[in-house]
Amino acid sequence: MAQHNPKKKDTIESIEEVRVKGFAKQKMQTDLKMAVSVDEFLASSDNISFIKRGAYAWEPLLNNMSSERSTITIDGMHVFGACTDKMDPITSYVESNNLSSIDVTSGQEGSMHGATVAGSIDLKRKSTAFTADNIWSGAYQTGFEFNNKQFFNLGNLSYSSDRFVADGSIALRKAGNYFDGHNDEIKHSQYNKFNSSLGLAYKTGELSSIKVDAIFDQAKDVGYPALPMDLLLSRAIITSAAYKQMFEDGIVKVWDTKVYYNAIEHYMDDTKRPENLVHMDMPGWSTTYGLVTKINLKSNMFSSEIQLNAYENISIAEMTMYPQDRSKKNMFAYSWPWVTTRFASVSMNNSWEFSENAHLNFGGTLGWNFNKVKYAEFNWIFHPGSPQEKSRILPSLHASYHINVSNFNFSFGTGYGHRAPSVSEGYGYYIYNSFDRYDYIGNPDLKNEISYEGNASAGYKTDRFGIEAKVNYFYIQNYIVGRILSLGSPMNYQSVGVKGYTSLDHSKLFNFSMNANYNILEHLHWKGTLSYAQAQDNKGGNLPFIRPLSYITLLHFMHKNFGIQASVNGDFEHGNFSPAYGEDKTPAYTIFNVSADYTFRYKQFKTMLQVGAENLSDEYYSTYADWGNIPRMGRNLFMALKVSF
Ligand SMILES: [Cu+2]
Repeated sequence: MAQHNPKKKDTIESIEEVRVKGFAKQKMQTDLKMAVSVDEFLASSDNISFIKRGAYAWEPLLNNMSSERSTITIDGMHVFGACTDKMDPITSYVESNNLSSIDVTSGQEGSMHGATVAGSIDLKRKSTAFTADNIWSGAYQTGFEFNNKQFFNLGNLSYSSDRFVADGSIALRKAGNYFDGHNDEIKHSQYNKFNSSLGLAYKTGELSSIKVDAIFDQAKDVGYPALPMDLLLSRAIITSAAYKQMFEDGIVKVWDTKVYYNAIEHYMDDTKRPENLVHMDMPGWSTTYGLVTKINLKSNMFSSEIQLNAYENISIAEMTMYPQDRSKKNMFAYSWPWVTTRFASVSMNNSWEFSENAHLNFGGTLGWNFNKVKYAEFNWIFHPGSPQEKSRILPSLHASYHINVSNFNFSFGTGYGHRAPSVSEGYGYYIYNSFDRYDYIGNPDLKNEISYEGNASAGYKTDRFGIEAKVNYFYIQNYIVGRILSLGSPMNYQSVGVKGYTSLDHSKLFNFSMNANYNILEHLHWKGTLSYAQAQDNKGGNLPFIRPLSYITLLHFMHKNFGIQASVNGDFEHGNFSPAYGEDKTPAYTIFNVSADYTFRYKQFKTMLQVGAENLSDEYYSTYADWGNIPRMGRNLFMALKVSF
């Protein structure tokens, strides 16, 4: 186990594994913790940061761009949240025990699943392979986190045979309010989540199979301390049926087709906030049907993936305002006035291996995006006469060149792509943003956002030591932001005004990250990451939610069945903040974490026990991306047990 076998480069071992590009972590755990939430796992990826509105359902930012700018999918399926206030990013509808990995692809290379600017995040479902013998396997994880009294129970069970496979999982998490570094309780930060999934696959022939999959997720009584309301109930059902055909001869290797359906309902609750003088009901619904079909081709030095995507989504959000004076009439509006989005695209990704040491990736997408709004009268209040239907063509192109020279590796890439405005950006009506305290109005006539991108990386690797630096740069035309409107008065009594989504002429984003690892001794390993980003609008003003210089460094020591990990992470001062978007300066902070684990085997059971502490010094802090400067969790002791067979 401790030996370091030199990695073979890009050998394609089975046709199941034909991959043109992508980055996947093999296990759903981080270096420090073995039992993590999906958010904690994603946070260990270099180019992902989060906007946090509390302890639950963090909004993932890829390349420091908000979630409208990336495509987030579950096994290539498009799922759209039903909350106008972004309480429910797609990552909140899965659990770590029904995922096998998360593919994060930066920039236009991620356009395979649909139009994007920042890239794509694809949550890969766990899917057991067919086996010659009948095999049962599974795992049970339980644990407790002391700071917020989080108790979790996750179980998954799989059965495989030569014809039939079943994967099932069930997960429960319940947490109370957390406490910050001053030991003050953060009210409304509790959560309660139930998730279950089932996948059944049947081999219809030597080289073909069908598969049906379903995920059911329910979150209840979730507090969002940074928002003026909480979540009463959010429910998602995510289903799909797929057919896969493999081919032994010829250049076509795999043909995989899937139809899917998912529905989300979301009900907010502001009755537990005494500061709210006016009670509002704000439910939302999002329903999506779709089709993904792809083929993988391979001949000698050339491999290619062609994918067709089609989906239709309908997003509805309502707002009913109940005045304190019950004799007055209720006020009703659609904050998403029944917006239909139809999307279809053809994408292609190719990899051409010139030699052992060099390859070229290139590809593109041609997409069509259509929006139709049923109750256009809400949009006409601010944009009179705006069309009820709108079609957009969304092209995308990318290319990158990768080369290895002895222990060094380099890559250079470029990309170009369009994205359509999101439902809120295009059609939102009085969506209250508690960060800058403005009500936001969508604009159906917004232009496509157009991204021009360049990226590069350089690395050096030996058996004991590795270092890699990555940079990317985005020049984004028609960058969509909210700008103060002089007309219109705020509807929410907490809001200070109305902002309309408009396009800036352009904005510029720059991301940098550096990774290094060193095997100090056979059983002592070090890892470190440094990342930095900068972003400006066309007038040189800072954009919001851009990560300052930040670092993480980790030492890992193992001896026989014991492992000890210690890490330090933090941000430098967030000096390049954006007052125009409601940001203020965030001071630097440093967090210490430590964990220890013990692994043993009993018969066929592998058991792992872990105890640890996050934020050991009980630092009181909030980060640049904490909505409303809500302080983060203070010292948190955790323990977890995992039994697998
Ligand atoms: Cu919500």
